[in-house]
Formats: sequence, C-alpha cells, structure tokens
Amino acid sequence: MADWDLLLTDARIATMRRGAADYGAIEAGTIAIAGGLIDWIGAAAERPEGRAAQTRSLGGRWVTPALIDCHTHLVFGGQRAGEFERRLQGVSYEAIAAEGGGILSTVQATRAASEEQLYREALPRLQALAREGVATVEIKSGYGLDLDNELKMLRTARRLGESSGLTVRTTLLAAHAVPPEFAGDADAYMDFIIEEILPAAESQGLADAVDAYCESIAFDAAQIERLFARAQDLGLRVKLHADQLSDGGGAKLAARFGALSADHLEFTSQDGVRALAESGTAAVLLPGAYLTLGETQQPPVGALRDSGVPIALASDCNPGTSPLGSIHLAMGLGARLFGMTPEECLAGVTREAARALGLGHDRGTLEAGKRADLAVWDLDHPRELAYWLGEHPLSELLVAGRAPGP
Ligand code: DI6
Ligand code: FE
Repeated sequence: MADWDLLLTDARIATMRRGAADYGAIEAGTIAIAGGLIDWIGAAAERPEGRAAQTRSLGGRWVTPALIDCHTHLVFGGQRAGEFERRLQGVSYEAIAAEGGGILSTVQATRAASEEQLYREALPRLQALAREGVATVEIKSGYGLDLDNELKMLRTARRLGESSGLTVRTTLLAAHAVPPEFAGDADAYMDFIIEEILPAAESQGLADAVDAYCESIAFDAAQIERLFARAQDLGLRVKLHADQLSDGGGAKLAARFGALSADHLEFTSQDGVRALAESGTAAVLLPGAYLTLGETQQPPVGALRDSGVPIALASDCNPGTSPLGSIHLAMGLGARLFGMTPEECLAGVTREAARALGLGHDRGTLEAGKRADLAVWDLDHPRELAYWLGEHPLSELLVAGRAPGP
C-alpha cells in the first residue's frame, strides 16, 4: 500500500500561511497528498520516507492554494446592459432602484427563468472561474424574493457545485430588496423571510449562511437584527452587505453578530473598523462594484490593515453593479483601486476568503491537514497574479488532489 496517492515534486510553493513573510514561499518544494488532503508539504530535502502511487514533477512551477471567490451572485436571469448605459449617462443606481429597476428587474427575469435555464446560464460563469484556478465559490440567492424562487436559486447553486466538482457555498440573501408584493412594507417582508423563507431554506439544507443588504434602499439595522437573531437560532452564520453606498453602521451591526464577513465597506467609519477587528469578522472588498458604480470613496484599507482585520477580495459577480466574471481581474483591481499589495490580493482570494466563508480550518493555505486544493501557474512569481490584467496563466487546478469533475 502506498502512503500517498500523489507526490508533486520540483514545485515552488506559495503556502500563504498566516504570519509567514514573502508568500510563505518554499523553493524546491514537495507536496504529498493522501485522501484528498495535504499529508506533508515542505522542502524536498526534508521529505520523510514514503511511497507514492503516482509521482509528478511540476518542473519548477509555482503552486498556490486554489483560489476562492467568496462573494458572488452568479445565479441570475437576464442582464442589465441597458441600465448600465443609463448610468453612464448620469442616472444614479439609487434612482434606478427607486423606479423599480435595478435589482428588481433581475428579480423579474430570475422568476421567469426555469431552474434548468438558470443552471445553464450560470454554469459557464462558474467554469470561467475554474479556468482561472478557483475551486471554491460562494453563491447568493437574492433575485427570487419569494419562497419558491429563493429556494430555486439555492438549489441551482447546489447543483452547480455537484456537477462541477467545485465547492459551492450557498448564502440566503432573501433580504436583498423588498419585492413588489410587499412594496412599501419592508417590515412585513422581513417577517415573511423570518417565518417562511429562512426556515424552509434551513430545513432543506440549502443555505450555508445568511446575508442581508443594509442600505437606505434596502433594509435597516433593526430589520436585519431580527433576521440575524433568527438565523443564529437556527445555527446559521451571518454575513452582511455593509456601508456600500452610505455609512449605515453596517460593519458594527455585522460585528455585533460575530458575522463571518462584512462586505463592501466603502463608507465604514473608524468605529466600524474597530468593531470588525474585535469580533474577528473578515472584510470582503469588492472592487468590481466600486469601479462599475464610479464610486470615489475607497474602503478604509489602511485602517483595516492596521487593525489586523482579515481582508478578502471577491468578484461580487452580479448583473447590476459588478458584471465581473474574473477573480484575477478582481485582484488586479484590488491592487490598483484600493492600494492592496499583490501579496494581500493573493491572500484575499485564498486565506482570507476561506475565513470569510468559515472554511479557514480546511483550505485557503497550503499546510499539512488541509485540503489539497491547489493551483499551478505558468508564472515567474505569484506577484504576477495581481499584475496581469485579463490574463490567467493557470497550468493546472487540483481539487482535493484531483482534476475537478463530478
Ligand atoms: N450590493 C451589490 O453591489 C449588489 N447587491 C448588493 O447588495 C447589486 C445587485 C444588483 O444590482 O443586482
Ligand atoms: Fe454583493
């Protein structure tokens, strides 16, 4: 019997271990994989004795943790290029939302789409991420806004995970906007989420976490507190779209509930940053939405960094504010628009993204005991990942030690 299923030799490894300098790099490294996990990783010269069923040289290529896109809305019907044109002419996102467009126009298209159609339209988006080295993707609901359609979105996301062999984490975002049936009565819709949609999603095992949109055009802190309290009663972790368009105290609200992450954060105050640091909540920055909305207020990256808040980066892939299907471009934008270092950008789509999904214990860095989710690159150095725009020179993606598949 072999000790290992696969031995990868002659690798340059960016382990991305927390606290390690310089990408946690190991030159002339070896990775021994057994049962889908990393059994041993280190310099070739220090490898313990053992037999491998298969040994492969990576020819000196760089290996990083497989990438993680920890905030997407990649299941949706239709597209909103018409709205994009209007916004370029100066109409604001909030004004379009107030007219019943924006998120609600995607709700209409998503409700009209069959489950099969939603699946077929989302699959290429997921495959594009996999071609860039992504092995774990979070997908939110939030364009159904009624019981059947929210569950339909979550089932579609689950099916995408099963058929692709990637890990898909699903998040219930029924509190994304107030649907037409409850127009003008956000409290009544929140009651409906709490009494009907959330318990159904939980009992059917369709949601890994619960999210909400805390914003003047969506839900206020008091409404979201009721939702989060119920989610926690059901044993679900929470996350929050916080302080994207205004400072609504979202970061502090997320921190009060020990949220996995608070996302966007353009308008987060110093107090909000401090609260995140104290609760251990990750910040998820979304430069695709910042760019698309022509935002000028940057998230407080320096304060987050100085306070030790884990900073993740994600695509926020959605048809309204971030029609971005590339985690590589999100990294490139994180560096250019938010002043993150290339190393922070890579940590943001590996170690910190894992943390934002509550998966830090089993992925996001390359260490013994973690999943063998690896991306192998044709690059001279991992800093190039945030440098190239629109390039994704992936040589190979391994998911639990194997080529991904159902
Ligand atoms: N913030 C966003 O950027 C997306 N949702 C959210 O809460 C926008 C979604 C959309 O416009 O369709
Ligand atoms: Fe979002």
